[in-house]
Amino acid sequence: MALEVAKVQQWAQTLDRHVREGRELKRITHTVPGLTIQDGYRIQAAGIQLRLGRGEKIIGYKMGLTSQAKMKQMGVDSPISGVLTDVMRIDDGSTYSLSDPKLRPIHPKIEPEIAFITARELKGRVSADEALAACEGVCAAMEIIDSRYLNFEFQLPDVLADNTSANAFVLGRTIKKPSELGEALGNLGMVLEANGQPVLFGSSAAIYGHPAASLAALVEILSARGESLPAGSIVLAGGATAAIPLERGQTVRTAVQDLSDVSIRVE
Ligand code: OOG
Ligand code: MG
Repeated sequence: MALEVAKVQQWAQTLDRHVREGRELKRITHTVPGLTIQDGYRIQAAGIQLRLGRGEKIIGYKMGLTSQAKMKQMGVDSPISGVLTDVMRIDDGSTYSLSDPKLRPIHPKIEPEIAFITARELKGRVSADEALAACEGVCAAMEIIDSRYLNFEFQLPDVLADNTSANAFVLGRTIKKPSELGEALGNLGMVLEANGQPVLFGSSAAIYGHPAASLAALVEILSARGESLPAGSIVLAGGATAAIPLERGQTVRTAVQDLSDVSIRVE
């Protein structure tokens, strides 16, 4: 049975409070074991409305759990989508503060990603090639995820309700046209370094087989609920490797073959 509208609203408000206060809570499925994936998306949507009410703007979307490494790390087995707003965007080379009053991180982790920027609206069932043809840009990226749940533990409906652990993201400065990369986009080497030491290695092939396939899957998820992916959207295709915890004083950099690198400093 679907969760009542009042309960959806209530959970969205509870989660939103934890986002704003930077405090953990017990996963919802602890209290509501029958929570469905659809309920999770409904709570997510209600939470985004609360962000919009505070003046945040939707600037894109993210796919998550699109790689085997991520599914294994989090113990779940299906790709998920979330929403990116303007407050989540941080600049390449900038400092990410562990006490940022807007982002209020709890136990943040970082993961290497590939991002797209769309030039045309996308909707319905599209192939990876069609999705890619609608993009004006592709770049290296990193996502900072920060589950609002205790110990970063959740089931699929929980993480959906929590906007797929979205906290912040950073795009590399050089944005290439997908055509400049051609076939190579499907298998670009990716390395994440902490304080100059390489710690995670991956390939864009780990992202749903091809990052553009992840983009097409996002369009399908949005279309299934009657939405489209607007032109000018930023899309994070999903982490290519597991994520690592952020530590004070750390410099984290991701280099992606054929794309510019991207870095942040943690304070
Ligand atoms: C969920 C978000 C996963 C990705 O790229 O796989 C994600 C989580 O791991 O907390 O953003
Ligand atoms: Mg991610």
